[in-house]
Amino acid sequence: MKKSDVVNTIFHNDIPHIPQREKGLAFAPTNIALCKYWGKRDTELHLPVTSSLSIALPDKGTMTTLRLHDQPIDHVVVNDQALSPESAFVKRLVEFLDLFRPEKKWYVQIDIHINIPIAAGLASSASGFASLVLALNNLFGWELSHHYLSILARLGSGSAARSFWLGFVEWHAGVQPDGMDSYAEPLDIEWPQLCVGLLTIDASEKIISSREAMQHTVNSSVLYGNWPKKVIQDLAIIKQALKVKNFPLLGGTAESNALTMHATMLSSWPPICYFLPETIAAMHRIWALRRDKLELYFTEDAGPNLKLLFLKEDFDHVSAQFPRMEKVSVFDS
Ligand code: 2P0
Repeated sequence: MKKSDVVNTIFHNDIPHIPQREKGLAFAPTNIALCKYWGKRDTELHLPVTSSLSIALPDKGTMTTLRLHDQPIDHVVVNDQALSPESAFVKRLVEFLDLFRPEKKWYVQIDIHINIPIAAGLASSASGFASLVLALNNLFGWELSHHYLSILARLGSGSAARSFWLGFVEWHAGVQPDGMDSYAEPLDIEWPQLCVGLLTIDASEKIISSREAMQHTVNSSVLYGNWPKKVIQDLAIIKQALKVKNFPLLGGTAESNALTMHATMLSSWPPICYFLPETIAAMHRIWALRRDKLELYFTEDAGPNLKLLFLKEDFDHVSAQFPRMEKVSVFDS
């Protein structure tokens, strides 16, 4: 099954190509997984081995503006800087756009504004592909529901499936070969006291992409066989913790899930280690503070930066310990 087959299924072999407005414009938030997606059952369609669960960061993400133009090439501008058509990023975008224009009937000027570091483990591709799909939906008047947009964005980047909603979002792994049952949906739960803090240790672009790291782990980690079992357990516990608002249970399970994901990477060969010395130092400080009864937990994605999890009442205490931490809004934007 190819990506184009999925697109044709959704559009019934008739992909709209006439713009309905002068420009397509959309913002999508980034999302941080509390129960991680790490490993694909289908690398073409980005179908995951397991389900995953995330929280959106409403003020962090990507704004994409699309305008059709006459030149037979797409122009991509990121944060006011024009990118070379030869760059890997532009090629990835063009390949994705080609799914929706099999006859190459249109080309676009793409203006991307992103307010998080790119490719530093802060889910920039998640908000990027979700906002691109929303902007296409807007420009061509697709009028697709978020359910189908989630499936389409997944074809660009797996975690983008989760970037269409605020709050907590679950991405169902699904079992079908065509992935029509692998989409995300929001959970009907709010938790205004929950806080996320970004502890940026190094914002530079990672050496190994999450896509490459994920596949390398699946192929070579001796621990990977245990990962799906761990996710099934953690996902159930996290959903229960959200339901009853048990913060230590949520924080502890999310932290353990992230560390187990990193353990699978460390046990692959050659090993992948996203930790920097400062990442590990920060973990030890968090564990010491927990021993002193501060309810503070972390999660970490494919990069050296930590996302701290704590309750609003502990904000002053946490920020005194981590003055460089940026508190990001979760439910109170
Ligand atoms: C996640 N990550 O659940 C996990 C945790 C990183 C660590 O999803 O190959 O950019 O495009 O599907 O979505 C990052 O991987 O990978 C990711 P592709 P993606 O957020």
